[in-house]
Amino acid sequence: MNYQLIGNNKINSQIGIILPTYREEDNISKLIDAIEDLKLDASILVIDDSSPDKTAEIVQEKQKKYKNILLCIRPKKSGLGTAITDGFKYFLSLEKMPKYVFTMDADYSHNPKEIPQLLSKMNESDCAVVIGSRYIKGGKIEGWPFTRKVISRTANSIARFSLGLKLHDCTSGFRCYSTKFLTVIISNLHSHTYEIQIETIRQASLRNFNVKETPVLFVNRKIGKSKLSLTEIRSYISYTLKAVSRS
Ligand SMILES: Nc1nc2c(ncn2[C@@H]2O[C@H](COP(=O)(O)OP(=O)(O)OP(=O)(O)O)[C@@H](O)[C@H]2O)c(=O)[nH]1
Ligand SMILES: [Mg+2]
Repeated sequence: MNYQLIGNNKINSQIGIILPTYREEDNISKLIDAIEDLKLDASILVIDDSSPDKTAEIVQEKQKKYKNILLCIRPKKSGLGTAITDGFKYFLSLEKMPKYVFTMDADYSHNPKEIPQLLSKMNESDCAVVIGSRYIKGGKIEGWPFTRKVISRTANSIARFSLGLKLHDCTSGFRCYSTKFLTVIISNLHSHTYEIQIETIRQASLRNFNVKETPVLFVNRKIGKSKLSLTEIRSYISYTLKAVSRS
């Protein structure tokens, strides 16, 4: 892997939290503070793709205050999928791996206050993945325009029906993974972009691992731009179609 690590590399905690960032200078500080306020036994790994703004500098400022933050800088924008997979690989490479690994968007669409709820679901049902779901009772989306809702619903339907996934929200990026499960699937993850969300649960389904959902409130980013582009939508559809033809 071609990246630079800055900060505390002696991570030793029960929970690892991966925050992928690209141009999140307006969100990352507030998000880190909110996670730290929870006082969890957690380490934060920010995976930044050399954002052409102050994202990395802000994270380095936070490292002066909090000792549990590691910043990984990759040379160029390389996609959400590889960012998450690099994050998994990092936590799996530790001598003392965390028991759980979380993924969250860094645009504050996912509220850190809901982390404990995902954790309790994980503990109560002993499963491989818990998804913070917008599409089950109690879950909600705030602030998305109609077209964005249609894109998300369509992406979910494609995954559910074509791959036979019996979940309501296959594309949510707010998740808790058991490290045991990640160890089993890591060499099968090849996604570049948003299809990582499908690839991980497809791997769970192929190997009969349990995936559960718990409701979350998703709030559309208030600041900064979405990175979801046509190229990424195409990549998602192409992954799903290829996966169908293999099944
Ligand atoms: N490191 C890295 N992070 C990325 C990349 N693409 C997106 N991200 C981050 O992944 C998270 C999700 O991206 P968003 O742009 O919010 O995409 P989204 O949530 O699907 O779309 P919106 O609902 O429009 O916000 C954010 O924290 C982004 O900064 C990438 O190529 N590299
Ligand atoms: Mg977002």
